[in-house]
Amino acid sequence: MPARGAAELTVDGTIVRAFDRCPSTLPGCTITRGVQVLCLKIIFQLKTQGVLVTMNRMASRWIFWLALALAGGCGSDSNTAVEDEDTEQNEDMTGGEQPSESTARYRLTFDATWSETTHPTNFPGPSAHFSGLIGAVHNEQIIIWENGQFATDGMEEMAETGATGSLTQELELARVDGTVESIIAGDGIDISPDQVSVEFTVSRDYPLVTVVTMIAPSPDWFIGVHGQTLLTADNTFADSLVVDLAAYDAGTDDGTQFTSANLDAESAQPIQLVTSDPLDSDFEFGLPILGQFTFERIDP
Ligand SMILES: [Ca+2]
Ligand SMILES: [Ca+2]
Repeated sequence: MPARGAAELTVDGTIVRAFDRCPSTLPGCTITRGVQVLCLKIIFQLKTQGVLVTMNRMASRWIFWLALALAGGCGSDSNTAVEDEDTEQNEDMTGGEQPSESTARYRLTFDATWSETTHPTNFPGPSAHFSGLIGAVHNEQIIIWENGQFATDGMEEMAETGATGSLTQELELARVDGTVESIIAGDGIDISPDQVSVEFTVSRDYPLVTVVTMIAPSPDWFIGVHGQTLLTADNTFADSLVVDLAAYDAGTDDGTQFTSANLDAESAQPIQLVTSDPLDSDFEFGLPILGQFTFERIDP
């Protein structure tokens, strides 16, 4: 079933989802499922026609308002589909029981293992590093990045330069929207291999974590997690969790090697695991991994 408030549409057998693209809440307005689906259809059409290449918050807002206008504004037949969905989802997630803890504090340790031993082909030498960790604690209504989706402007900047200003702005807007609870910002790795840690708190309403860092130098390659839940199947907060980190290509620069000169992608591609010519790098579907994220619960 779709996540809470998410709009979802099946096109040629493929499920298209847009949690953050088509808002499900607006103060003083009931957004019907019809508006969400219409918004999704417009985005899908614009993307498949090649009219919309890079989806950013500004574009998504315009499309949302267009969908809302086309549907005749805020719903007066309020509290229909979306609210029903909320109720179902809550029941699904809790199994009828609320866990005792409402928050949990975690330490995320990034263990960077990238070295000439793990990735010998065109290894960039002592300049191999990772940019500052950046991400957020959030709910199911936002996808900050995902395999197969187009990178936001903030993700593009992070993946190409390691700078986190634009992505932080996007996350800050999402925080105002209520889909992000807090922003996670940590140090990077000056020389790989090495380790770095950052701490944050998740809650029952915001149990998901997205964190990324640029593989540097690289054209537009990054590693990270997205929408990683820290709730276990029995709906308690996990004690610890280890995630292998494969290389992703943000689809926004066409360089093929770690030290390729900037080559802005003429038409952006969706985010995908890095697979390259064996002469360019060792990556095949993002492997070998470049390290691991270990999430450890640190409150009692
Ligand atoms: Ca690329
Ligand atoms: Ca670019």
